[in-house]
Amino acid sequence: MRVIDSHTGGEPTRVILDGFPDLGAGPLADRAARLAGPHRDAYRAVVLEPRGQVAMVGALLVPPTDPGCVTGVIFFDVAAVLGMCGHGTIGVAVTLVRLGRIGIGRHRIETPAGIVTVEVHDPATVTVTNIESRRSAAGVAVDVPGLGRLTGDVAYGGNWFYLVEDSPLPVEPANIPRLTEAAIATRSALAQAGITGDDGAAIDHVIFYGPAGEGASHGELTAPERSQAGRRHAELRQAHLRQAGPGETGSAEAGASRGRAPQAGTAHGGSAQPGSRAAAWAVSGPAPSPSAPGSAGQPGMDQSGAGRSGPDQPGAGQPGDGQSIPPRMGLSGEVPSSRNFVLCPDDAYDRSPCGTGCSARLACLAADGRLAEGVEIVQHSIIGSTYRLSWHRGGAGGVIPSITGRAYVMAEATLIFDPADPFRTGIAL
Ligand code: PYC
Repeated sequence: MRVIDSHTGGEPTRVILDGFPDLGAGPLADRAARLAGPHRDAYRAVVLEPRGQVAMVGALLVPPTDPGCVTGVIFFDVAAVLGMCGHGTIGVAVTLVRLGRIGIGRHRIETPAGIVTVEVHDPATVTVTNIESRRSAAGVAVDVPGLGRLTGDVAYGGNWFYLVEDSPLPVEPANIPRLTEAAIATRSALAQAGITGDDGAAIDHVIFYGPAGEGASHGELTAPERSQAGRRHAELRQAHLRQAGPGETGSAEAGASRGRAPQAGTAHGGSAQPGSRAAAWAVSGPAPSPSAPGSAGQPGMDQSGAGRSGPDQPGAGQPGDGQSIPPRMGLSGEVPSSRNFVLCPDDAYDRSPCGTGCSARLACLAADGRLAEGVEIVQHSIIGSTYRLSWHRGGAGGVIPSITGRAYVMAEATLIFDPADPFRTGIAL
């Protein structure tokens, strides 16, 4: 099996060029189901140790059904076949550039979740325009043994995510083992409580957010930018807590009314509940429109789509002034730059900021009226790599995310599966 390994912001991708069993024809979702079934051992052998490594995502290139696509691709980790993968798509794009199959410019790639576009800016830098992403439920409370009650949003960005704005632990590299345990416990508690994505889809990714303060990034931000982002996050966090009231400051009853049914205000039809985070941020205007995330007139949005005022500009609301949410809260957008910790289905944490997780996050920010259409923000990963993110309105009430990141090719190899090797299918304990 011929493969090319790359990493995107530290997260590895192994692209399989040839040598994998044929999955047949038909829609990519059907081929992905065949990969998950009869070919499970074969795909796991590619990413499991000793051939693979922890956190590795495989990307099997397959013929697309749409002739306008440069390739089809099915992503997987050791635990699951994925609907989409943002860092993996960036890895696939730089791999195709290295192979001379694509050049600078825009190209379409087919995935089981739909067709995505990659814009190759240079041999390492790629913008992915993802499939339409959406929040399905806001302010969903879940009791997690050892952690207490957490509240988060359920959203889809090509995979299903539970996104917790107020991380139960500081989102810092030193806490990675504890964050991993906490996220696994959260994912189990969600499953036990019957909290799912649409149509009962399992939520197999969990994200905790914290400030991207001093020392958070080894990416594109300068030290002064990082300190500014950290200070801003702290200020805004305080403002958020003041405005939220007891419903958001640790009261066990606060989440109870929203309960375990993920229905309490959705990107499509629900409205913010009093005391919910959406309500807390949306102090100066109506709840986000179900059909128009980030539509003009929402808090944090200007009326025209241009000329937003911000804290630097006259007349802008200030954090905690009780009047309005400052339209430009962050370094480069309307929310502070944050650092995330993302748990993947294989129980490994994403070294990158997670493209599909960022897409889910954009859907939540848009639905809450916290980030205007087209405005760019920076998302830091737990190891300090960064993506630049923005969104545009989708056709079905969600958002079309753009994710810009960098990937680097690390190896070109031929994988050998020796029948005499007792661990040829990998170490799976
Ligand atoms: O970047 O979307 C992503 C991703 C999903 C799982 C690991 N990375």
